[in-house]
Amino acid sequence: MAKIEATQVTGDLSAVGMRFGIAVSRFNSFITERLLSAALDALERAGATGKDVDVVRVPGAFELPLTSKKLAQTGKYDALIAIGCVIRGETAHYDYVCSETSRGLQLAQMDTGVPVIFCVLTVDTLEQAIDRAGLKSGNKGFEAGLAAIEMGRLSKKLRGSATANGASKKKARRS
Ligand code: INI
Repeated sequence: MAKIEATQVTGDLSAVGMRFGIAVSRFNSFITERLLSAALDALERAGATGKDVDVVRVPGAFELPLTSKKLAQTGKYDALIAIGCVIRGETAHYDYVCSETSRGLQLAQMDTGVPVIFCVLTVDTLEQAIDRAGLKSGNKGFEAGLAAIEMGRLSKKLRGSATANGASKKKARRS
């Protein structure tokens, strides 16, 4: 068993002073509006106010990646949340929407460095969606709100430590 005490780096759960962008799909709005409401509840309980949060609505989950990337590129937000609900139908459409939405959202955060929280339900039935939007399985929107705060805080911290340990040391050596 190792005995070293490693430094733990975590993002705390205070949303005070942070800015959030939320992209919400109108498709299956019966579900997505419930996810949105729970995400806002999590942000509010952690200290965010109305002026700290922008909500942008898009037609469907497929439109979430581009919208998230554009929001990230504004440089205004500490973290973003993408909210959607894709319910399996009889054709392969579901698979295309799910895979491109998840791939696109991952690309958006990797390309911009702004955390994009994946709050897109990908389910077989409406009942499964309802369970995850406030019934049996809690509300994934609330979890997404907490994840946005944690990742926003963590990103700030990691940016700060890169400057403290890397860039500023190099500068000091040069002078
Ligand atoms: N969009 C969703 O968000 N959920 C779905 O279940 C869905 N289905 O099943 O088709 C869906 N399709 C629309 C898609 O996201 C785009 O908005 C559309 O294809 C226009 O680009």
